[in-house]
Amino acid sequence: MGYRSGFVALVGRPNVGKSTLLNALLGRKVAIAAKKPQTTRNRIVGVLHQPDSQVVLVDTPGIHQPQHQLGRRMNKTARLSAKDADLVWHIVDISRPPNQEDREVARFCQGIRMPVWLVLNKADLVSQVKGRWDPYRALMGYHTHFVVSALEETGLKALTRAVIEAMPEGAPYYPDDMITDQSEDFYIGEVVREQVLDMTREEIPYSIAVAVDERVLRRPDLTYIRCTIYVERDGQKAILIGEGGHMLKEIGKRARAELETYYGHQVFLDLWVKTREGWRDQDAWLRRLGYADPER
Ligand SMILES: Nc1nc2c(ncn2[C@@H]2O[C@H](COP(=O)(O)OP(=O)(O)OP(=O)(O)O)[C@@H](O)[C@H]2O)c(=O)[nH]1
Ligand SMILES: [Mg+2]
Repeated sequence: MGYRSGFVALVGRPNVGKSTLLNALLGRKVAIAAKKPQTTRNRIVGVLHQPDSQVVLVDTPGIHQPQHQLGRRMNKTARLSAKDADLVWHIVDISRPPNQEDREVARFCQGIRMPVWLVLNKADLVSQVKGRWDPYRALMGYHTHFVVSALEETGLKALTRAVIEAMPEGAPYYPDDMITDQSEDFYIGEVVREQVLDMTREEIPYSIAVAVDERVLRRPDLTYIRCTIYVERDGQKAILIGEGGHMLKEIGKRARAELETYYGHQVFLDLWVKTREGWRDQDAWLRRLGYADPER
């Protein structure tokens, strides 16, 4: 048998564990994950290399009811990624019954021409999985289903084996040392954003974006990085900075620790906060912050 390669799109409503599953399958953190919904905003590629196959896993934003242009673009990114793939995984949370958003995603999946697998995640949260998949299986004509826990890494071997077999024959899409297609700056911005998501509440997680303004290797063992965190209102800026700059310092400390692991050396992380009112609805700002209209 020849070499197999193909694209698998991970789609689903927000917060079901798509990014956590991507990282678990790759055995490496490529995408950020958070307790809050709408964490992933872009299409993120993670390549699973085997001696005679290559599976290109594509993490996508959670499909939701959008309130802003940003949300509409996120949904579009997810849908286009699914339409470009050889296989689609509809990821759901088995610990909860299907909701309106799950039904919307299932309806979308029904309308595309590639096979769709149901991946029931968060199995660690339930004592009995059998039967719990029935309301999900009833949503549409899934090709097959798998029960996994991305967090506890169960069921992943069976899923990996099956996905390799399902890939069409063909040459590899990426060089064999390439795990992800995202740029260094994009990843840095995501690491900072993950800490902001973790430490803030209400509107703030949804209202921020991070841009890397400068990144230089100051010494062979020290990278200097300057980032701006954009918020939508001055009130949010005040909260993000915190009393005596405490909150921003803590965000910086945590993000720096993670970036030091990533680089394997010292990092100086310089964080700034700026207000850009309504950036989530402004095309120029969306493009500048890495959320261009996916059609172009
Ligand atoms: N208990 C449990 N929690 C999980 C599992 N997988 C993911 N989670 C948690 O669920 C939350 C959401 O995970 P993400 O991976 O960010 O979810 P997502 O589907 O990528 O979300 P969006 O990017 O917002 O669409 C995080 O707190 C994860 O730790 C799992 O298998 N079991
Ligand atoms: Mg995600």
